[in-house]
Parts: sequence; structure tokens; C-alpha cells
Amino acid sequence: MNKKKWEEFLDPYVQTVGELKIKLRGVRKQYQKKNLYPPIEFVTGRVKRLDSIKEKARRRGYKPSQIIEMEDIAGVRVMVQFVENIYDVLDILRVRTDFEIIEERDYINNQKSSGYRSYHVIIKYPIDTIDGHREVLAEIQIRTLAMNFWATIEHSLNYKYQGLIPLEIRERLNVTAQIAYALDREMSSIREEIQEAQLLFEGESELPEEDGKW
Ligand code: 0O2
Ligand code: 0O2
Repeated sequence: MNKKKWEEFLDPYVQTVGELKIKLRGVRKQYQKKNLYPPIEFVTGRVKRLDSIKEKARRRGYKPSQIIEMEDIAGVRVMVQFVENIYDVLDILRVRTDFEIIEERDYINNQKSSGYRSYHVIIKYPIDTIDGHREVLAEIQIRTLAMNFWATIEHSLNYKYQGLIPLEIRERLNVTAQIAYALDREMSSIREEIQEAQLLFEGESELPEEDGKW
């Protein structure tokens, strides 16, 4: 495929990521407006890089026509403060009617051997373009801030060492994965205390000024 064809192929995925980011950020805003604790901390998204798509297609032995079967070309990441919030976000996703969940991968209870933890939800997302209606696959990753910190660092190291991280660093990464897990557990144990404090803080900062000026 030439550059223009790839761009055309990726356009629906760009649209999907954009729409999902707006919708999920909207969920956070709705909680804030009601002065409720938002289970979503922040949302990011990306369309998979071309070299990464090609590498994965090669690894999986895909023919060009099978690339649309790849689940994570469109990817959205939902960061949460506490492990419990991952399940709140899942509850929110499961009742939505604007996409269909086709698979869930629980790397929270089934941590990967690398130490990676996250909850992945694969969806079929309908989009309308001037070429008509179609459905694209997208992956929503839900993780705590601690899981995100660890995964971001590990991802950069994997990139640097092209998947062959030296043993000593790998061992240290395993230790940090355990520490991130312990941090999540400790934070969960004082969750109610923290949430109450955050709501008080948010509530105060959002009080309108008397005359709308500083
Ligand atoms: P605010 O007011 O900063 O919260 P875009 O789609 O253009 O808005 P883009 O290019 O996708 O954003 O950026 P990216 O890198 O995906 O980041 C999206 C949002 O996540 C931004 O918020 C960042 O501030 C927020 N973000 C990224 N990393 C962190 C983090 O470590 N902690 C927190 N709390 N937020 C983070 P917005 O939407 O610009 O608004
Ligand atoms: P990118 O484009 O760099 O973000 P596979 O890709 O075949 O290994 P699979 O089974 O297709 O994995 O899908 P999976 O595991 O549900 O999701 C793959 C994505 O999950 C990865 O995207 C990462 O974002 C994340 N991920 C999975 N395992 C790990 C891990 O051990 N460490 C880190 N840091 N992230 C992981 P890519 O491939 O990195 O794509």
C-alpha cells in the first residue's frame, strides 16, 4: 500500500479514537458536574503506528486483507485512581449502547509474565463516513495510575532493547511490578478517606465567583 492508501485505511481508526476519547472524557465531566467522585482520572488514545501494525501482522502471519482483524489499531486508555474504579468503568462500558463489547481480557487477575497489569476490552465501534457505515475494532485499556506508570516505563525499555531487556533490568522490573501492586492495595485500603477529601477539594474549587470575575 502506498502512503495515501494507508492514510485512507487508517482514517476510520483516527475517527474512532477521537470519538471514544470525547465520549469517555464526557463521562468524567458528568460525574464532576454532579459532584460525584469520577471513576475516570484521564483518558488518552492513539492510532497504532504503521511499523507496529506491520510488525504485528508479520508476527501473526496476516495477509493484507486480514489487517482489519487486528484489535488494537484504534486504542484508548482509561486511567483510574483505584483498582475498584476499573470495575466501575467496566460497568459503565457494559451498559453502553453505542458500541458492542466482543471480548474482555483480564490482565488484572491474570497478570502477564512481564508483570503487566491492565483490563482490556475489545469493542466493535460503528462509524459513519462519506463512504458509508462500517464497524471497526478498537481496544479500551483500563488501568490504575500505578499500573500505567509501570507499563509506560516497561514499554520504553522494550522499545529500547527491541523486546530483549537484559536479565538484570528485567528482574528489577519484576520487583517494581510487585511494588506497584502493593501501592494499589495500600491506596485501596484508604480509598474512602481519599475520595472524600478529593470531593471536598473539587467542590470548593468549582464554586462560581460572585460576579463571574476573579
Ligand atoms: P486537561 O485539562 O489537561 O486534563 P487531546 O485529544 O488533543 O485532548 P491528546 O493529544 O490525545 O489530547 O493528548 P494525550 O497525551 O493523549 O493526553 C490526553 C489528556 O490526558 C490530557 O488532558 C492530559 O493532560 C491528560 N494526561 C496525560 N497524562 C496525564 C497524567 O499523568 N495525569 C493526568 N492527571 N492527566 C494526564 P486534556 O484532555 O488536555 O485536559
Ligand atoms: P503499541 O502500538 O506499541 O501500543 P500482542 O500485541 O500480540 O503482544 P495481543 O494479545 O494482541 O498482544 O493484545 P493485548 O495483549 O490484549 O494488547 C496488546 C497491547 O497491550 C500492547 O500494545 C500494550 O499496549 C499492552 N501490553 C500488553 N502486554 C504488555 C506488556 O507486557 N507490557 C506493556 N508495557 N504493555 C503491554 P503494543 O503491542 O505495545 O502496541
